Amino acid sequence: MDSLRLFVGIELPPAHQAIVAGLALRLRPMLGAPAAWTREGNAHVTLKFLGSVGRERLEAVTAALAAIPFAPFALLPGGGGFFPGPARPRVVWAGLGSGAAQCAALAAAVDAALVPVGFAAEARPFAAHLTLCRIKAPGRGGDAAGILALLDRVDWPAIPVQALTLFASQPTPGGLRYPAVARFAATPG
Ligand code: 2AM
Repeated sequence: MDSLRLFVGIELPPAHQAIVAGLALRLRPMLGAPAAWTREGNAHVTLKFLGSVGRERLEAVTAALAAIPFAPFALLPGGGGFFPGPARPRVVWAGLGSGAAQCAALAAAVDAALVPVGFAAEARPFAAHLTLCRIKAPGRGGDAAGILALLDRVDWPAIPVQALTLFASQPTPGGLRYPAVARFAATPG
């Protein structure tokens, strides 16, 4: 393939992947609408979506990401919500609590680092989240309050953020997969 669909984000440990998979089972009956659920292994925090990138640009992208200085930090998921809102949700997501500010700063640094490589700066403010599902037919009703209450009760462990990851989004016969193309380690601060 001459191009890859790429995004930059934060990988989630296996314990978080298992929680996401378990949440899908509990949320599915509460949602009352068909949805594509994030599969175990696919959950991540997106910092910047790059879209389709020609392989000839990969070296410049990785060089720009490698030059971003950041200290490791702990990121704690918590709560959640709906995009664009509870009335007609298209996405159900888990939120981020402590470490969200460092996460937003990192997203801004990634955004700025990729401008010289030809990626437009984000116009919208960064909204850190873990996508749990994308609803295929929004507006069919569902227990929005119950979903929020359940998301508030999840006992997440902290995510030790020690690297930035450049992910590819790849269709496979079993569904989308997000393999890591490159990792960029934090510098102990
Ligand atoms: P998400 O974090 O809200 O799910 C791989 O598809 C990742 O890139 C997903 O995490 C998704 O966002 C994000 N993504 C996909 N398409 C996008 C788009 N057109 N604009 C912004 N982000 C996108």
